[in-house]
Amino acid sequence: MSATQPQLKRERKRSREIFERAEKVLVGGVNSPVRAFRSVGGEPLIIERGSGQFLYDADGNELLDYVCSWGAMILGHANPAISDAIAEQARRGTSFGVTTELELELATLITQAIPFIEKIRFVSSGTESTMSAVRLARGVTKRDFIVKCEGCYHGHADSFLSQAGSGLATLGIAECPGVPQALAALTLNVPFNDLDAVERVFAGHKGQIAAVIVEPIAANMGVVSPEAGFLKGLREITKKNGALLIVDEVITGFRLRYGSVQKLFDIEADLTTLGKIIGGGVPVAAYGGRAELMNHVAPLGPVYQAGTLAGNPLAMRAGIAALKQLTKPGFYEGMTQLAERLVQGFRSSIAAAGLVAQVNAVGPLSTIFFTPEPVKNYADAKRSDTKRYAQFFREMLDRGIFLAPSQFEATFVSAAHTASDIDRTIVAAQETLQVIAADSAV
Ligand code: KE4
Repeated sequence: MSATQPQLKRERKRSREIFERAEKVLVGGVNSPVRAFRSVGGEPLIIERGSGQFLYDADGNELLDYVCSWGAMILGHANPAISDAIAEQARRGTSFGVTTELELELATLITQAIPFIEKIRFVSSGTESTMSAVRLARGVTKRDFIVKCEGCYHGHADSFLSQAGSGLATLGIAECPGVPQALAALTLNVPFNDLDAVERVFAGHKGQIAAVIVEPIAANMGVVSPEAGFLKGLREITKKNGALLIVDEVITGFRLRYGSVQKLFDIEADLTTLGKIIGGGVPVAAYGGRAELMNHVAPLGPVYQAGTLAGNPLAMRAGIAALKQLTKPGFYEGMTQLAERLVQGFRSSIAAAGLVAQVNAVGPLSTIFFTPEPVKNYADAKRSDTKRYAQFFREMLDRGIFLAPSQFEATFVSAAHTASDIDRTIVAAQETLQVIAADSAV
């Protein structure tokens, strides 16, 4: 019996029964497409609870979780301080539709951590944060075009759905029906890491581009690092052309360090979007930047954005409880060391199996691409063998390891993961990659 003999109860009877009922009333049985496991095959999970680094499905299978609710659960599941804060707040009321001091407390934590965010507006999803930031950029500059990178994902607002990553890449939806052509035409796509293409698109749209929006570390085409000078180049080109730079940190905000990842690249965006971690697993996102820009937003200015549950007290308490735990000495170093150990383990397991793959990694984020060539943009990522990734995913899940159910997502190590979890994952990867090598040898 190997150390990681497939541990899932193969029948997973109760999960399947629940999912079959879910398919009757939820579109595809899910509330977000990537959860349907369409690109990796196998049966979607039905999760009953989480604790620390583990998820437990409806059949009682324990899964070592590297999805971490797409990055939100940096502290692991059912973190006691977060759970207690939510429970305590619930007894005081869950939503008032009027400002609470809690919103000021979370805003203060964030603006102290990211001083170039002078003013912030909380919303309830990453999509709302990026959609609002783009509307603000268009309102301030009075320009209509935006530039995004192929394979980056900024949520499901109409302007972001062309050549987008994450679930659209997963399902192979290059252009989304329902987005008016006139609006889609205002989104200009360039390859990630290609400053010449950015220069060309600005030269072709002089005085017409409101903003460039970018993930500072791409995580929705799989993980792809910015090449040296790329982000700084975007900063310079946008400044030179009177456009705003929007850095979408819905994933990277508070993920690699306490605050913004922009500091690592010596840039400061005009507007920054945040989400996931700042809500501690409860719906919170935000956009913010210099006061002279943010003051264009209603009620101070005419750029309208609103939300019934924005700044929700439960969500604020959860976000405050989360962020307060991220300042512990060594918090990020420990997580990153474990992630680096995992990545090294993947790389040596790939070589030992006689396979070829790229393991892209930045801090606690990583992605395995089964391709011989480096992956530096979306076109590279799409050339990888997604069927082989799907087999890797399924074999690892059979061994109780839950990786991203899509080639075009990231694997996350949380602060709840331990060295023995990493070692166990590496053993599972060794077994899995041997299986893949044996299959491909046939
Ligand atoms: P939401 O609207 O899903 O809260 O956030 C949109 C968003 C914006 N910006 C970035 C960089 C993001 O990664 C996301 C959402 N991330 C995906 C997974 N990579 C959410 C998972 C899903 O769609 O189910």
